[in-house]
Amino acid sequence: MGTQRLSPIALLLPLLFASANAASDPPRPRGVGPEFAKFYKDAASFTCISNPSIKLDIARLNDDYCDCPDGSDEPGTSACSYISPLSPPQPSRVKIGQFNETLALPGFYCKNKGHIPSYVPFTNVNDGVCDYELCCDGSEEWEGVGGVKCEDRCAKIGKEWKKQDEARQKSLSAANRRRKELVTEAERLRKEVEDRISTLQTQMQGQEMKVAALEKNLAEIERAEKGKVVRAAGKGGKLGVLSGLAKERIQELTENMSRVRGERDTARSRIEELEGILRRFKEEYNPNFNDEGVKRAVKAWEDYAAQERPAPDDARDRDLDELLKPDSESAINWEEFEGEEESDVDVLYQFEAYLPTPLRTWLDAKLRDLRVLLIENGILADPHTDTPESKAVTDARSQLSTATQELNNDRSELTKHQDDLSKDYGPDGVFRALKGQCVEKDSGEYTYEHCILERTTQKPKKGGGNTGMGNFVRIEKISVDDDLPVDGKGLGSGERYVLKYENGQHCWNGPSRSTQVILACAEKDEIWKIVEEEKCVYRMEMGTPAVCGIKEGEHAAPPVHNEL
Ligand code: MAN
Repeated sequence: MGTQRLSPIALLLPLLFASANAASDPPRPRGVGPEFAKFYKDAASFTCISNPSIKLDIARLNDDYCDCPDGSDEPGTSACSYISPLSPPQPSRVKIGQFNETLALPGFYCKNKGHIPSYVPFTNVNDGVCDYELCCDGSEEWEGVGGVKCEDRCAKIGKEWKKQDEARQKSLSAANRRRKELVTEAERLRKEVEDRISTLQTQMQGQEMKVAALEKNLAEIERAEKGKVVRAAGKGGKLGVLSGLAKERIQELTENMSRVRGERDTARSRIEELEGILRRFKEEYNPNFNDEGVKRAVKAWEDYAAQERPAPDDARDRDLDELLKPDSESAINWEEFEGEEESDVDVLYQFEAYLPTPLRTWLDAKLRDLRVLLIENGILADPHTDTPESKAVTDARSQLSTATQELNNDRSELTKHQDDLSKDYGPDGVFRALKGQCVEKDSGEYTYEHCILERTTQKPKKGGGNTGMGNFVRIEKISVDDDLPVDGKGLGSGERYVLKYENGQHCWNGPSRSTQVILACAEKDEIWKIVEEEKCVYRMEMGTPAVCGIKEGEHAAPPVHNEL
C-alpha cells in the first residue's frame, strides 16, 4: 500500500479538473500525467526534468532502470521508487533545472476513465497488489507480477464515488447553511448587546442627573435643618419637647403600675393560701386538749375572719387592664404633637408673623442663612450635634442612596457589555451563537462535556464528583496535519480553530487541568475524540458547522461516511 499519508479523496481531488484536458493531449508514455506531458514530447530523446544536463536516448524511458536523479525517466515503473517522493504530490513544487533527490513526478498516473484520474506512489507500481483505492482501472499492475490481474472497476467505483460526492455536497450545503444561521444569530446577539449599551448610556445620563439633584436636595435639607432654632430630644418645637418628656414619664408610670399590680396579685394569692391553712386548722384542732396557745390562735383567727372586708373590685381591674394596653383607645397619639414646630403662643409673639408672606419668607431665609453661617463659623453652638437626624434628612439620604445604587448597577452592567463586545468570538463572531451550548461524549470511564466558550468537564460514569478540565480563556489557530479518517470525522490537515480552556481542577502531582478543543467543519456539533496527551492535559477533536468554509483547505467540507 501507499507510503503517502493522504486519503484517496485527497489524491483524487487535484486531478478532478486536469482530467478534462486529458482527451486533447497527445499520447503520453505510461504513467505520465497530462500536466507533465510537455516533458515527454520529444520522440527521440528524453531530458531529465530536474536535471536538464542529462539527456537520454528515448529507449531508456520506462526501461525499468533509474537514470535520472529525479526519477523522471521512469514514470511508468517502480525503478525510481527509492527516491523520496514529493509529498503531497503537487506538480507546482517541481523545481526545474535544479538537482535534488526528490522525485520530479507525484507518482504513477492512472487515467481511471469513468472516475477521477489519480497518482499512485511508485512503490505500488507492479507490486502484485491492486490499488483500487487510487487506481480503479488497475493500470498500475500492468506487468501482471505473480499473475495478478487488476480488472478495471472505475465504472462501479466512479458511480459509488459520485453518490458519495453528492451526499458530501449536500452535507456541505447543509453545514454552510447552518453556519450562516449561526452567524445571523451571533449578529443578532451582538446587536442586542449594542442596543442594551445604548439604552444603558441614555438611562445613566438621566440617572446621573437624578443623583446630582438628590445630592443637592440632601445638602439643602441638611443646611435648612441646621438653621432650625428649637430642637431637643423629641421632634418638633417646644410642644414636641414637652410631648417627648410626657411620653417618657407616662411610659415609666405604666411600667411601674404593671409591676405593682403583679406584686399585689402575688400577695393576694399568698393570703388566700394562708387563710385556707388557718381555716382547716380551726376545723381540725382537738378542743379537748386544753392547750392555751392553740385556743388563743383559734380565737384570733375567728376575730380576723369576722372582720368585714371589701370584695375585690373587678370593674376597676378591668379599667386598669384597658389603661395598660399599648393600643388602648384612650392612649395618646404622640405623633400628633411630635411634628409640631412652634406653639400658637410662640407665633403670637413672633414679629415676622405680622409681615406679608413673601417678605416673611424672604426674611426667614435670610435669618436661617445667618444662623447657619454663625454655626458654621463656630460663633453659635450647633444644636444638632447630639440629636438624631430628622425624617426629612433620612428620607433625602435614602432616596440618594437608592439612586446612587441604581447608577452603580447600570455602570457595572455597561462595563460587562462593553467588555463582551471587545471579546474574540471567532470568525464572524460565530461562537457567540454557540456560547453555553454543551456537547457530550463517552470515552473510557468518563463522559466528557464541552460547554462552548465556558468549560470542559470530566464526569465519571460510575459516580463520584465531576472534574473541571478548564475554563474558557481564548480562541487560537493551529496548523494540523492529520490523516482524515474514512468517515471524515477528523481534523485532516490545514489551519484549524482551537478553543482553549485552562485553570481547571488541580491535578495531584501535576498542573491544573487544561483542554484544547480543535475544531473542524461538520454538519452538527459533535465531539469526535478525546485524548489525555499528558497527565491532566486534554485534547478534544470536535466537529461544528461554525468553522465550515472559513479557511480554504482540505477540510472546508464536512465529513460524510465514505466507504470508497
Ligand atoms: C483523574 C482524571 C484523569 C487524570 C487523573 C490524574 O483520574 O482526571 O484524567 O489523569 O485524575 O490524577
